[in-house]
Amino acid sequence: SAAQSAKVATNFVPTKEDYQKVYNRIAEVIDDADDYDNGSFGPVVVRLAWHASGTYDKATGTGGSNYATMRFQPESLHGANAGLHVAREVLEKIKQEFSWISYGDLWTLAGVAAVQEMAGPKVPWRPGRIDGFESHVPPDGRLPDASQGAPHIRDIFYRMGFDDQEIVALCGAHALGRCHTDRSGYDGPWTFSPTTFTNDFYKLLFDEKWVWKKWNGPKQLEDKKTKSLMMLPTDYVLTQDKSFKKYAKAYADDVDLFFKDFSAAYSKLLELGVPTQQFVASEAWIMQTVDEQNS
Ligand code: ZEM
Repeated sequence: SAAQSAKVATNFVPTKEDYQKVYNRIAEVIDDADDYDNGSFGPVVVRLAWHASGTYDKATGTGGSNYATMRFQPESLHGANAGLHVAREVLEKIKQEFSWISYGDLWTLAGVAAVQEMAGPKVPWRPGRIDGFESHVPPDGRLPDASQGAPHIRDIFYRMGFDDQEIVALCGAHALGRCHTDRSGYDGPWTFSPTTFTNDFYKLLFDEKWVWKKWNGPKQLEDKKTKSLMMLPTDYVLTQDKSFKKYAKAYADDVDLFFKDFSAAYSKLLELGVPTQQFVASEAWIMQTVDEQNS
């Protein structure tokens, strides 16, 4: 709008209230998904925030959420990012309305709003990411491959700077959403409530009997009872590896512990690759849910 362009021209410095307005628009847009999956863009937006951040390499300081490089080829075409154009397009509407926000801040704020609005924990977040260039695109192969085992999972997440407990906590995001055959080749949801953030991912891992699905697609598991849920090989590893299993069991038994640990690890994930001095605040903010603002 003219008013927003004028703000840019006069060196508009957005406040927490301005970011809350963006958050509120994100919440609306995520819900406006009548003909899409379970009526929510929330899960695919969480996946965008994760893949935009999970390219970080601690050793070289490259990748991560700072430059929002998934806007560019070849990263937009990396196999792991198949389908994420849906999330980028949904959020592009908001970028048009709030032109002052960087793509990295928009995508990560959307990742926070999606988790919070789907009844997940509060996730500390702060702005400061800047838009980068094609030259900042990280190499392909930095995101996890779902067909692999524990050593691969550790390689990938240790490279970002996470430990076993954080890995297991982050993977609980698979309470949300589903696999799409035309994106990853895998098929189906992990839980019966894919648009509500819960610890059901861990509960189902331990409570159901998981068997290999007989089909033409990639190796995945299905629950023996209903055959309507799925687990990736990497998900199942969380019950097989001794160290991972300890945390997965703890999260199955204690939803509050899961929410607390997920919030911390996800907040850390969304800040990967952003130089500390770029952040506008020394401590991350807690954005309000739409419900809180209305009560
Ligand atoms: Zn996922 N994830 N993920 N993940 N993920 C998929 C979907 C979603 C892995 C993986 O290969 C896949 C984390 C960790 C890991 C979400 C969030 C997070 C899909 C299905 C695959 C194959 C994609 C499709 O077909 O649409 C692997 C191997 C992981 C680690 C070992 C972490 C960490 C996440 C967030 C913190 C979410 C929300 C989805 C659902 C997306 C949707 O569109 O419904």
